[in-house]
Amino acid sequence: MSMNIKDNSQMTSSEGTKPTPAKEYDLLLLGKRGNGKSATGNSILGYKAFVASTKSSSVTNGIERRSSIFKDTILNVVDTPGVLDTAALSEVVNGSTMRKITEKLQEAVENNPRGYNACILVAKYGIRFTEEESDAIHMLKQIFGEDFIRNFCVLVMTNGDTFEAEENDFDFQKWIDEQSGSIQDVFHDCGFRVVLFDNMTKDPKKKEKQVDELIALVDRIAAKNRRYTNYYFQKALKSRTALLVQLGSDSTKKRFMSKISNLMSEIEKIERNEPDDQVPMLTKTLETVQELINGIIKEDQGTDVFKAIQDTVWSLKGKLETDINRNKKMSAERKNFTKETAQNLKENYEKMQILFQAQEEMKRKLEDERNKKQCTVQ
Ligand SMILES: Nc1nc2c(ncn2[C@@H]2O[C@H](COP(=O)(O)OP(=O)(O)OP(=O)(O)O)[C@@H](O)[C@H]2O)c(=O)[nH]1
Ligand SMILES: [Mg+2]
Repeated sequence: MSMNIKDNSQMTSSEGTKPTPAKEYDLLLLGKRGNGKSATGNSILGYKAFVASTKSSSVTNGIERRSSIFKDTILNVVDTPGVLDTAALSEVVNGSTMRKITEKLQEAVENNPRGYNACILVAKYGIRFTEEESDAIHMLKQIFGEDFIRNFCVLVMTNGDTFEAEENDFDFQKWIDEQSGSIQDVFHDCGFRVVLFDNMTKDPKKKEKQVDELIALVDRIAAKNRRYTNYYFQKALKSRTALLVQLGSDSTKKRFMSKISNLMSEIEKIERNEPDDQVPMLTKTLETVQELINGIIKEDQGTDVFKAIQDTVWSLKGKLETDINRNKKMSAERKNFTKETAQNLKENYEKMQILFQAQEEMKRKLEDERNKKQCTVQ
């Protein structure tokens, strides 16, 4: 077990008595920053096991494990740092926040080889369920696997005190039924395993009731006899890698696009040269294009996030190869053409010389004959 999981063996019972535990549940707390994961963990365990934040900055940085006994159940709860919020995402683009978070989550999964009976997805009542929240749920599936929410999650809505104040003791189940849009999709997704938590309450009855409700929901998952283990986490490796590549892809895409644009203007310049000179220049550019392709493949990690860019560079490579071959052919044809012309010139010259010599001969003969005739006349 990793050093940064603080295993608290202190077992307390919310009732003060210690019945022999009949079952043991491992629970993993997940949710956006400040949604009340640590406070919910404390409510589940019945004591101040985790530090809940008092200000907007994230409090939980590592993963922590605490245990307690509630009635006949041993509860092992693992708290995690806030995931999937806008602040984290904007940092992701510049750096590796998300990578660090997924590493922590991996640690939480690997450090519990027998797996988690349920993951407690902590959301905050009173916050409008926006597209951003839906994106967060989608991301959770990319990190943990497509069936993660359906098979393993219980949704805890915190700020139950606000709910009661706003809804005048309106029944929470009725409220769930009345919701529409993306929040209703999440309710559906997790099989309506939803419970309202008031982490501020001092009322022991209320405290007990909400943990009772939560355990009943975990019982439903446990009845299926499966736990979320490293097996499922590893199965989601491809989508998790794709998420990380995707999140950091904007700046990488820009970098690749600027390289492509530079290469294209370089090719344009080269094409202004004579075909003979173009071939070595284009061959050198082809090498750079191949290096770029290798770089893209490395960044893509088989996720196809950079597929469009990869396709563009592949077609650039194809164009270069065609250009090189065409130029080689053209320059060979030109060389042949020059050789042929020289040969023709030589032949014509020789013919002309022969013709000229013949004419000279003829002239001389005529001259001789004229001279002979003049001698006879005299
Ligand atoms: N009124 C009210 N406040 C709550 C409730 N649950 C949590 N809070 C408050 O919400 C704030 C955030 O709670 P935390 O438990 O620290 O949230 P977290 O999800 O662990 O936050 P990070 O560790 O930063 O990700 C704290 O000020 C809590 O006191 C609740 O049910 N009602
Ligand atoms: Mg916390």
